[in-house]
Amino acid sequence: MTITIVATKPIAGQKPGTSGLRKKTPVFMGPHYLENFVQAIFDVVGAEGKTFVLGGDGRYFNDRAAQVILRMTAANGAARVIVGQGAILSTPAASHLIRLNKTDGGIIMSASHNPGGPEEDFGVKFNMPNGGPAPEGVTEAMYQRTTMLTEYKMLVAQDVDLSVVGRSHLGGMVVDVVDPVADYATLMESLFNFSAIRAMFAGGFRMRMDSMCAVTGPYAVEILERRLGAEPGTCVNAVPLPDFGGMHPDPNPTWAKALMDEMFGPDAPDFGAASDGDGDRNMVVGRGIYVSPSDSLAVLAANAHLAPGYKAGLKGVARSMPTSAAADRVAAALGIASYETPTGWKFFGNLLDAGRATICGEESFGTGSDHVREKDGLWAILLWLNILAVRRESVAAILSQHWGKFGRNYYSRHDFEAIATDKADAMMAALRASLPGLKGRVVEGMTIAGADDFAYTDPVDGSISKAQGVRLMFEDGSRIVLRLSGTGTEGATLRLYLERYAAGPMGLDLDPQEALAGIIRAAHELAGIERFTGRTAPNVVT
Ligand code: VG1
Ligand code: CO
Repeated sequence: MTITIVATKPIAGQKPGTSGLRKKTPVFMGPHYLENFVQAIFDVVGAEGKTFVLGGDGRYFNDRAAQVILRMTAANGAARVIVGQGAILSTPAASHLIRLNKTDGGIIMSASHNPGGPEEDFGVKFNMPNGGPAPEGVTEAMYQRTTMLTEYKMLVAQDVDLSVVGRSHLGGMVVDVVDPVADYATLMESLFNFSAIRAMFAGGFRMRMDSMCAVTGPYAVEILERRLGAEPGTCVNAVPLPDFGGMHPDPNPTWAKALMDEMFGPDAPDFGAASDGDGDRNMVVGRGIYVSPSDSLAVLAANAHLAPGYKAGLKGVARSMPTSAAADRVAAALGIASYETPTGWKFFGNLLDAGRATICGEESFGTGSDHVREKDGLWAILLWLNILAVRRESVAAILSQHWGKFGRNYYSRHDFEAIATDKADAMMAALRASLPGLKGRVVEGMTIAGADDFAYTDPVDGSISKAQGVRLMFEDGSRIVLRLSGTGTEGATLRLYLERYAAGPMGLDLDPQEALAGIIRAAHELAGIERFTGRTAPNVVT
């Protein structure tokens, strides 16, 4: 076996964001780009004698990148790689395989909800032996390594056949190609009451599952149609395509419009769901009713004990800072801890590992639990199905009872995409500078109770993450949060998060945009969004 040492130079900008390194596909396909980053990963975590998991969401370049990564993994001395057939693994399935096989981590090829294709996005991230995304300290070390690389190692070898399940060798390294779905499906069966869900489908319950031509298709067909007996055709857009069929695989009301139209149409099924490029996000819709991700987290936390995997109750609930406080109310009622972390799943890892939190969620359509160390789209969909099968009520009824009991946190996120980076940065800088003077100021009839730039001290390892988003808190409990996205590949995306609490019993059935109208105006006034960016309205509203 021949290993070549390839001379290279540092490439600027290989800094992982909220979730791994994401760039335009042509950038990733450029000379040494992928190789440099992968070598930086191995230089930081070490590869000699280790076992890793490898897979991706099937987007354009996934297959070829997998071959490069395999040759580099072998050249760096790894003992074994477990790779999903066809180089496919959903992000939660990869997390599970890392844990199940007690490996030393894994490389996931995905740009998640970003579109895929020759001119779209590609991404790579490293997950730790606990199955979770590398924490900030580790990604920072990888980035630092990319700034000083002079060479990488490459095995001289042909491609490995990843099309069939089984064992082969690449140089001295074992390559085990595994079914991407089987172990994950078994895990789901261990958590949920499949017989109750099967009985519900047999009784005529109808569902639509939109995989948006991304990675969850095969998982959804196997679990929902084959194992749970949902009507054939329940799963649509279920074949993963390199360009996601031209879809933008971000499961929200804007990009999963076909699902929304069906769920609000005359012949709507009982339940609808969609998932994203790499299968870690979910959107849940009832007949004629949309479930906001923040509400979904709260409902799942309040009802999780109805599923066998959670019948002993939850240890705690964690949510990202911009996510609404609806889940906190549930945690308080259950008498369990609640945690508020920065955006990005890597911040939940320590809480899950330490047994402090059982269920976690983000407003960006991410929910998950301690069964893996990533958010998990199908998991959330199955927990909803389990709850529906036990409660035998509609999604609308479950939501309205939830609000009746806990009150309602009206919530919305407004995204302003593709803003010039300098304008977005100037806006955030001015806003941050204004924070000390904001307390007591009255805007739209509401008094500002406090304003800060969110900083987080991890309660487990004490690590500190600063500047995680500006929070403007009002005396009536309303809240505005602003931060810039860390997953985009073009310009800046401003995320504006809006929240208002209604205790009820009156006023629980408003349109969120109407309920939040005053807060939206206050946000524009306080941040000067139009003045800095020229934008008066968002392009995506969730
Ligand atoms: C977004 C979401 C965040 C999520 C991240 C990765 O990050 O807001 O909640 O964890 O995407 O999700 P940002 O920095 O763009 O706001 V995924 O499904 O893209 O791995
Ligand atoms: Co994702």
